[in-house]
Amino acid sequence: MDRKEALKIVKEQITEHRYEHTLGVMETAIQLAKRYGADEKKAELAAIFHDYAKFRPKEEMKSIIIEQKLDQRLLSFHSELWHAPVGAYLVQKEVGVGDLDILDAIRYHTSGRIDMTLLDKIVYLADYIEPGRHFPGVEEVRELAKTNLDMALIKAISNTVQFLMKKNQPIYPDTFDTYNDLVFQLK
Ligand code: DGI
Ligand code: FE
Ligand code: FE
Ligand code: FE
Repeated sequence: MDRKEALKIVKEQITEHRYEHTLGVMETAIQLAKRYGADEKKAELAAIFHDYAKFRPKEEMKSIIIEQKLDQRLLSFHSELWHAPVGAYLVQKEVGVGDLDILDAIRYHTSGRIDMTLLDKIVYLADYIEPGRHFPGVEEVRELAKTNLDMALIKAISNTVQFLMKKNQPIYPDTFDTYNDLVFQLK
């Protein structure tokens, strides 16, 4: 599938604002893929589709999590987490993307996972640092991403966890597992 076709498909699923974000993630993911030697085409497609399910009704996402036997713990955590695994499922089913590397990068773009692939890391970070993002700490992560993908990820997850904890929000265990996994592997 080429970029033009993919963008046309996703544009119908999301708001104008989210589409602008998606273009930013796409450009950033391609840059990171070039810098770190990942498959640029996979990075491009994963980025284009990463928020495909963002505006699906909660009830639909909930049914998919139950019926497709996705991680049932998701249901106890914030529904913001759901669009990533549900998105991977729908991008496969509705768009016909079969590449498992791309589907995993979509699936894990919000929580991360243990043993993230290079592509997972690129999509996660591109989502966090694309030019349209302006939250506190993002500039530091942008700088880290130029030289050390893992340090950038640790900082991004750390910022997210601290942000959620300040609001007394629960933290999905995979988010902590990802953080610990990256810290354990620091050399
Ligand atoms: O979809 P985007 O807004 O582009 O970004 P995203 O898919 O990274 O989603 C970010 C949202 O998910 C943000 O509101 C914080 C939330 N989030 C990320 N990790 C966790 C989380 N929420 C909870 N409750 N627990 C987490 O571990
Ligand atoms: Fe997302
Ligand atoms: Fe994210
Ligand atoms: Fe996003």
